[in-house]
This record gives sequence, structure tokens and C-alpha cells, in this order.
Amino acid sequence: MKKIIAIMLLLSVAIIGYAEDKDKMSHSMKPEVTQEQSTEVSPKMEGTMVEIQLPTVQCGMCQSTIETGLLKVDGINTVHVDVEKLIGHVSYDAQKLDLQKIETAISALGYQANETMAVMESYDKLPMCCKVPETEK
Ligand SMILES: [Cu+2]
Repeated sequence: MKKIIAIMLLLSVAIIGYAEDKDKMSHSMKPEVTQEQSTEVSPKMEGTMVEIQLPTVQCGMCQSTIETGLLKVDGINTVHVDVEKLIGHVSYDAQKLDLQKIETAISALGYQANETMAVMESYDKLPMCCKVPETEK
């Protein structure tokens, strides 16, 4: 009889253990789903990287004007303007854009990009803080 009780005990422990495992599995479902969603961001990071000289950038407003303006262009993946170094780092889809098109887009925002001069009508509409100081012209 003692053997049967011992087997019964072992069985019940095994069943409880199995039930707990099942419980853990259903709990772990949710974090797995959120991990899958976060990896979807990475394909956008791929693309051709280019460095663009932005000699007329003056302040943080210039930075956000160029960054938000360029991100609206189809084929632009990421934009970062360095106000200190007067350089823009742009990653883009080479099947949709080339460097000349990006320079043209920046000039349309009112800024010089490499050797492409700013479109004057756009430059005139910029806030005073974003204009090139008279002494530097
Ligand atoms: Cu500015």
C-alpha cells in the first residue's frame, strides 16, 4: 500500500508541475509579440549613407527644418544634422534617390548643400536666427 501512495504522490506532483509550466508558457506569450514588433524598425535603417556639407546652418531650428523637411521626401530613411560641424548625415534608398536630388531637396528648404546653393525664396522665409550673419556673407 505504501508504494501505491508514493506513486500517487509522485503523479500529483508531476501533474501540478505540468500545470505550472503551462501557466508560465501562456504568460510568456505577450513579451514575445512585442519583441517581434520592435525588430520591424531595423529594415528602415538600411540604405546608402551620405555626408553632406551644410555651411549655412546656424542653429537648432535649422537642424529641425532640414531633418523634418528631408524626412518627408520619399526614399529618405534617416537624417541627422550636426549643427557644430555643419554636416548632415543622410541614409536613403538609392533606388529612389541620388545625392543630387537630396541636395536639391535641401536647397528647396533654404539651405546650401555641398555646392548646391539655397533656393533664395525659401531662404528669405527662414526665421532671422537661421539667416547667415551679414559678416559671413
Ligand atoms: Cu536656424
